[in-house]
Amino acid sequence: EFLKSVIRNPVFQSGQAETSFIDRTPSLFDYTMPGSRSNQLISYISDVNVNGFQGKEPRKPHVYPALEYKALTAEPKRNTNLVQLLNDKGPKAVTDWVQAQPELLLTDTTFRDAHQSLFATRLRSHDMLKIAPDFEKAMPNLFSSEMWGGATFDVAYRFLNEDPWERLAKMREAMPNTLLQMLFRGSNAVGYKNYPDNVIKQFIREAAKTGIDVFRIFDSLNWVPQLVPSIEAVKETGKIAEATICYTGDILSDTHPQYSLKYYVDLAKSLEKAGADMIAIKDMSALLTPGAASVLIAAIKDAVTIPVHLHTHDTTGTGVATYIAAAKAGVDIVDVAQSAFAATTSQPSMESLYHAMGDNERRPHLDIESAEHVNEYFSEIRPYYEQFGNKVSGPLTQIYDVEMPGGQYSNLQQQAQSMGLTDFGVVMKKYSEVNDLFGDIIKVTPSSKVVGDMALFMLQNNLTAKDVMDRGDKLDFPESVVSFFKGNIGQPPFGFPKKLQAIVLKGEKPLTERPGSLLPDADFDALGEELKAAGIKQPQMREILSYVLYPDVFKKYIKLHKDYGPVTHLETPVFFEGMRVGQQVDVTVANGQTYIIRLDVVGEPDATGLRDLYYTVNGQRREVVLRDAT
Ligand code: 3PY
Ligand code: ZN
Repeated sequence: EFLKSVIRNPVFQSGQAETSFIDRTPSLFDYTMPGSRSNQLISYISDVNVNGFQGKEPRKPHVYPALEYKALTAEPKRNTNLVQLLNDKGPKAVTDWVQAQPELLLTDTTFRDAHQSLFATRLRSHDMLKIAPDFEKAMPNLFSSEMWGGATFDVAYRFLNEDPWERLAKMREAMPNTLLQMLFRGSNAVGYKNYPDNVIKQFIREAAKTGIDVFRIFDSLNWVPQLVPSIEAVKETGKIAEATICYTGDILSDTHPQYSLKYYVDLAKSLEKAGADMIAIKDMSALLTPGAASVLIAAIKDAVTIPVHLHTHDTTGTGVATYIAAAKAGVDIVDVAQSAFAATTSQPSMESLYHAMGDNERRPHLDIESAEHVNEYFSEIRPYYEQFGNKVSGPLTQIYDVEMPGGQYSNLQQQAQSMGLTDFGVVMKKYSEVNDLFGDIIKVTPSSKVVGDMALFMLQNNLTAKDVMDRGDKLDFPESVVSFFKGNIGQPPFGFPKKLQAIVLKGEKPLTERPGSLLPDADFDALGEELKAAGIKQPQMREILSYVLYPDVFKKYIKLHKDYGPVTHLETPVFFEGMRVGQQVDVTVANGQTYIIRLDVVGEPDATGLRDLYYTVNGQRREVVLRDAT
């Protein structure tokens, strides 16, 4: 086979091959090495073609127009390099700078929350990295780019065959002058349950080392003790600790009396006292109306001395109006997304906000033409991801009652569909019923997942709230629900509903202290040994942390990575949909080697369910045999 490979090589055929030809042509060995990168690539493409992407029905690959995006030629002026300021002078210098700016500052969430909230967090690093240099160049006066954390960590491994740490390292390299921000779920790190304190600390250390400058830390029940270890760990790294208030209810009405203005103001003061460098107000479900924003922001700005950063979603349709009200009330920074990835369940549009601010003295410093230019790129790639989209095409004002976070909307919808629950209106109604049953809690990851799990459980088993109260002792509640009532993700601000808690726990005693204070430290050495046994030669701390957070997902990723290799370098349509017969694609992998792959034939399944697929890779005929599992 090796000789055939040499003889078929165009350089060899042209008679130009010199003595070093074999050394300089590593692809000659591809034919004989079953685990070679080109074999990995065509094995992956074949699997997607025949069996579909990650459990989705196989589909005829769409043909997308070639990207027309042209590199940015303008270079708007940078006022201050905040990365340098942070590195040279520390967080206080940055927060003082923030407070001294008359204009409204912006965080762009396009690389994190926007796609998490629009198409189930599926944006691939490949598409981020192509635009990152222009993104930084076009918007040099952003406060930060939120590009990591939340669900991106889990989804990268689970669905995208990507290492999220590598994403962070590469984005850091591509955007060296922009503060990189992550969403950190406090004691739940980037997972759905509480982890030992040494895991939290080590994770923050690694994230800071790999590139994160701003840590937005929240607790899904607003329980301050859950935030303290994370705030302290961030402070040890010299990066910025932005402690978060999750907003729910409506401070201007009496429908949720416990979530009052005083509740939020007291919380802001406690967070400042706990050492926060900045306060974030996280309006994950888009419940903060313009009127409420005016009152809330003014009161919190009055109560604390540190900057206030507002995060909302546009689910209910009033995001830009809320930001304008917040800007008038003195908010320092707001979160926006590129228009093509903005609105509905995502953040309000950066460009719309800019235009809406008119010549107000707080209008953000933005070179609007450059921003709009970069936005073209996002509008060109968005169709690749439409298959994961939540199909929301306009404001959803019922969310004022349902209180479902934008980031959960698309996820829960996918989950409900996979269980055969196609009417999402019914799911939302149940979600709201569960919230009442649980005593009106704050709903954001992971407490929102508990409410979602319970809603799906009740729908599947045809249960009303009354059934749960009457017959709960005989019900096998979802694990997340039991864990919540045990106190494993902390204490809700106004306590658990005692009767329901007793029903769910069936006699077991709940925790009242911080779960992390009871969990034994993770033994990183022992976990490293487990990873060695799983085939990782010299496990790095990052890998150990990923394994602690997502043991099964991480191990599966390791296996798939071995089987499929450099699939992160495939263009997104090929990655999600495979190839059409006759289609040819170029794939350039990490060391600059390019494979030109053409799919020639897809055979029919034989009597044993095996199919042959024939390709031409760099001029050589190749075959993949795989099982048709559909
Ligand atoms: C997350 O935790 O992923 C969120 O985006 C919460 O809103
Ligand atoms: Zn959000």
